Amino acid sequence: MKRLLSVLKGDALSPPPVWLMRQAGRYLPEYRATRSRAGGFLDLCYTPELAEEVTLQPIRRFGFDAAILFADILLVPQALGMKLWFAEGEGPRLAWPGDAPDIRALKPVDEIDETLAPVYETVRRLSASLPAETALIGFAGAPWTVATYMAAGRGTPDQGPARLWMYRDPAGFERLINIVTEATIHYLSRQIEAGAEVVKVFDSWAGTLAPEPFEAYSVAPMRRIVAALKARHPVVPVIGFPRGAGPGYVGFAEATGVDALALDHTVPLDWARKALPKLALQGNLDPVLMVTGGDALTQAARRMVAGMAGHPYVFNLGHGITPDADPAHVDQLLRAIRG
Ligand code: 1CP
Repeated sequence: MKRLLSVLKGDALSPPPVWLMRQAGRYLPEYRATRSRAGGFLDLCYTPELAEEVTLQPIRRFGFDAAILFADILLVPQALGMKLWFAEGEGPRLAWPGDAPDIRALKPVDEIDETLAPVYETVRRLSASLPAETALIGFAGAPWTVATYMAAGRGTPDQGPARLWMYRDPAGFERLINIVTEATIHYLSRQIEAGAEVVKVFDSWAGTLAPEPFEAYSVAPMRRIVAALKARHPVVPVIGFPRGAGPGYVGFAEATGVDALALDHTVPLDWARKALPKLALQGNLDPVLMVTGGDALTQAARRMVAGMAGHPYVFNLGHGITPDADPAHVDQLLRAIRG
C-alpha cells in the first residue's frame, strides 16, 4: 500500500511519509516558468496539462510521498457565480455578482461542474501519470474559510467581515455555510471519482472563531462533509486542518470523524498525540525554517520524527511553504527525515 495511505489507516511507519503544504509554488523556479507561460494563476488551475505539470514538479524534484492537486480553494465560490481574479503581486479578489453580498445571486450547487470540470480532468490525468508509490490528495476549503473570503472579497488579517456577518445575520450566514457545505461535498466526491485517494479540507481561518461559532461553523459543517463522503466513499481518508484551533483541535477531531488531523506549528505534537492516541496526525514544522535552513531546521525535524515514533504520523509543515523558501532546504529536510 502507498505509504501515506497506510499511515492514514493507522499504521506507524519509519521514516514517516512526507509532503509539504503548497509544495507546488513560487519557491520553485520550474513553477515560476510554467506559470509565466500560462498567463495567469487561474489559467494554470483550469488548464489540465499545466495543472498536472505543476503538481508533478515537486514530486520529480523531491520524491514526496504524496502529490496534492494543483487548484485553489477559491474556485468553489467562483463556480457558485462569484467573480474571482488574482491581481499580480496581491492576493486573490472575489466579488459578488451584483457587487453586494446576496446569497440569492449564487448559482445552484448542481451547476458548479460547469466551471470545475477541468479540475476533475487534472485529477484523472494525475492518477494516470503519478509514480506508483505516490498518493494523490484532492482538497477543498472548509465552508467557514471559503465563506470568510466570500464575505471579505480577499484575505484580511482576521477575516472580520465574516464574523460580523455571522453575528449580525445568523440565519443568512447559516444559509451561506449550508450552500458552501453542499458544494464542498459535491466537489470532493467528484475529485474522488476522478482518482483522488485522500482528501484534505483546509479550514485555514478556524483560529479566528470564538468557541461557540467554532462549533457551529467549523466543526458542524466538517462533520456533515465527513459523513457524506464516508457514505459515498467509505475507504477514502479525510484529513481535517482547523488551523489555529488550539485546544479546539481535539474536540474537532472527535466530533467530525476525520481520519487524520493536520496541526499548525503552534500546537505541541506530543500534546496532540496524548490527547488522540489512535488518530493519525500530520504536521507541523514552522514554515520559516524552510527559509532559514541550518541546524535549527535539521534539529527541529529530527526531534519531531523521534517524538512521533510509534504513532501514525505524516511529516508536513504547520502551514504552506512560502515563496522565499530555498528548495535546497527541502533537500536538507528530507535528509533529516529519511536519513
Ligand atoms: O502567484 C501564484 O502563483 C499564486 C499563489 C497560489 C498558489 C500556488 C495561490 C493563490 N494558490 C495556490 C495553490 C494552492 N492553494 C494549492 C495547491 C497545491 C499545493 O499545496 O501545492 C492549495 C492546496 C491551496 C489552498 C489555499 N488557497 C488555501 C488553504 C491553505 C492555506 O494556505 O491556508 C487558501 C487560504 C487559499 C487562498 C489563496 N490562494 C492564493 C493565495 C495567495 C491565497 C491566500 C490569500 C490570503 O489569505 O491572503
